[in-house]
Amino acid sequence: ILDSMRGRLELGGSHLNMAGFRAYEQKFVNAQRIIIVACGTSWHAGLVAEYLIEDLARVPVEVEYASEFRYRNPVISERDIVIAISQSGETADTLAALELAKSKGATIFGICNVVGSSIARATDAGAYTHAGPEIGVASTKAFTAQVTVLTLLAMCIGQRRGTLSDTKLRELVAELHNIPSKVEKALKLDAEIREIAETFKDVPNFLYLGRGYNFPVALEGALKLKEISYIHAEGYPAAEMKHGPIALIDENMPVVVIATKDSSYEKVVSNIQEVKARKGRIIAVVTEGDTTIPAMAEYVIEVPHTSEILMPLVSVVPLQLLSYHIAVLRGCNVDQPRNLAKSVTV
Ligand code: F1P
Repeated sequence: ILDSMRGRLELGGSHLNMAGFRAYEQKFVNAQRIIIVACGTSWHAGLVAEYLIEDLARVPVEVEYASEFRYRNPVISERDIVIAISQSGETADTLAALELAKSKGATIFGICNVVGSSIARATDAGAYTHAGPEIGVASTKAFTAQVTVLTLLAMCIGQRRGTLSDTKLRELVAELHNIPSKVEKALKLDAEIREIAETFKDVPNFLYLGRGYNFPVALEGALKLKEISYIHAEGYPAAEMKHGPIALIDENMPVVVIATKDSSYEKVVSNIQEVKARKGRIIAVVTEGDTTIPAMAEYVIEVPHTSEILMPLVSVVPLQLLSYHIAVLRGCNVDQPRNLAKSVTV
């Protein structure tokens, strides 16, 4: 995965010359809206892209479950760009969603891993993630590769539209080159995360909370746990907790909070206080060197500091490791989880 990320960054290079993007860049610059269609983990990567593209390129983005989009009567115009994201490139709902959008005149950009797959062939243009085959059914490195490509895409569009300054662009490119070593560092958390997994392997429920760029990461953490360990888990934007999920919190509820140092840090601290007041068991993913949240949490997982908008690439790793260890300790087959298929083609 690290090699694949390095490959993506080299491809981006100083000119951010992404494969498949050049011929369509004017369409992206003029797009009135970008609609992202995907399923599962790919949908979560799409949610990160909504934050990225709106932040850096100021184009309105909608992120749609392909399985809903294809069956309703969505408003689509020729000035819309639809980005279809799929690891396998064979997901039937995503293919049907993009075909619907294409029939209404939208331009289709694909982000797939599998070269020559059905979705890749049905698009007007695209970028392959080249993350290599996913060995297991549940997507992991595909998420990282998709978010990397989407980050480059958001940067390209922002640069062309003049919404992203050269200084900020240069800072982001420099930090993107640091991401592989930061992911590598996060992977070294393996042993300590296994200990956390030992403590929680038999609980029936988990709650995952995050804000901003870490909100889709909370969703993805919960999905990974459900998929491979069969523990019920919910991901929520931390600020939504008071609108319902707070009722679930008691001394038996582990709450994973992605609480890295960013613009919503202070608000996340108060969310943690709310969980603590109800005796919830806090597992906090924090930025290295943080002292405030570690004093409040039962378990702390420290990840390296990075730019707020690149954090999902790093913060998702401990959550994937947590799901992996819990699943293994419960005797689950992490590569072939029950009831799941690698390519959902029906
Ligand atoms: C979508 C997806 C995966 C999930 C599982 C079932 O696949 O929901 O995210 O992990 O493999 O399919 P894709 O369209 O990204 O191939």
